[in-house]
Amino acid sequence: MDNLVLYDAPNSPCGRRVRMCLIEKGVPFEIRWMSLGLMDQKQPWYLELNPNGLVPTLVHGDHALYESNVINEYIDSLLPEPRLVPDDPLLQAEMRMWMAFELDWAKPFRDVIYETMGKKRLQDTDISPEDLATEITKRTDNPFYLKFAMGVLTTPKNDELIADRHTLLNEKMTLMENRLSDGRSWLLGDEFSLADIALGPRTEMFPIIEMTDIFKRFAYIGAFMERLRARPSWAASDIKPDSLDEATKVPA
Ligand SMILES: N[C@@H](CCC(=O)N[C@@H](CS)C(=O)NCC(=O)O)C(=O)O
Repeated sequence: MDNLVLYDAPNSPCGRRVRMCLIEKGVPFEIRWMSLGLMDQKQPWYLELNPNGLVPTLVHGDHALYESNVINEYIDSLLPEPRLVPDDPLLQAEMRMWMAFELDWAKPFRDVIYETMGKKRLQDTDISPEDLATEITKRTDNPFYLKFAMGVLTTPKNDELIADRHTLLNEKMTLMENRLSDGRSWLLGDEFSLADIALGPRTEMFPIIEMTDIFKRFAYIGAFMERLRARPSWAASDIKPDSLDEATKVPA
């Protein structure tokens, strides 16, 4: 597998899933960074690659693939070693159910990440609403994205929304904790799989959305994350660009 270009963004748990998978498989790739705050991901040329207008997208030769877990299954089917997808059909189904679980908790998570990290980051840049509008209209003429970004820049943090979403996320974390509480090492049992790569990167970000005590309150999830952080692919996938303008080459 060569000629791999990953469109990604700093701090994206979705991008990190693909970074982790490629690193587990020992494949080199290039990362092209997108500014999500400035709506790089809504540019018409990028929507041709990924109609959802989100990162990550993996371009492999002439093909553009999107949805991190779909991308990871594609990588795994081309490079089956080391194994990240179980052979047993029931375990495969369980793996995909964890991926569906991830898609579900991503909704309240997205709301709250924009209220916390998203607002803080954009507001800390001191960009004016006029300059933000200029930058976004260079990228997209869809008024919805401009309106959305203006809301992120100009409105205060909505604590009520954050508290509501925390209740939903707590419910989900409880279900994950219960599943891990039989002492299994990984979500599917003893073998590390794409299910762990699907859930781990977002779980790591819960303290950023102000659920700071999460790894103490959910001790099995805390221990699961310790195991994940101990894998070489964890540290190696924690990639931050010096500048969004320059691609990052990740060696095998
Ligand atoms: N289910 C998608 C989710 C992708 C996603 O939500 N990406 C976020 C970053 S983690 C994004 O691009 N956000 C920008 C936006 O919401 O416009 C996947 O796993 O690839």
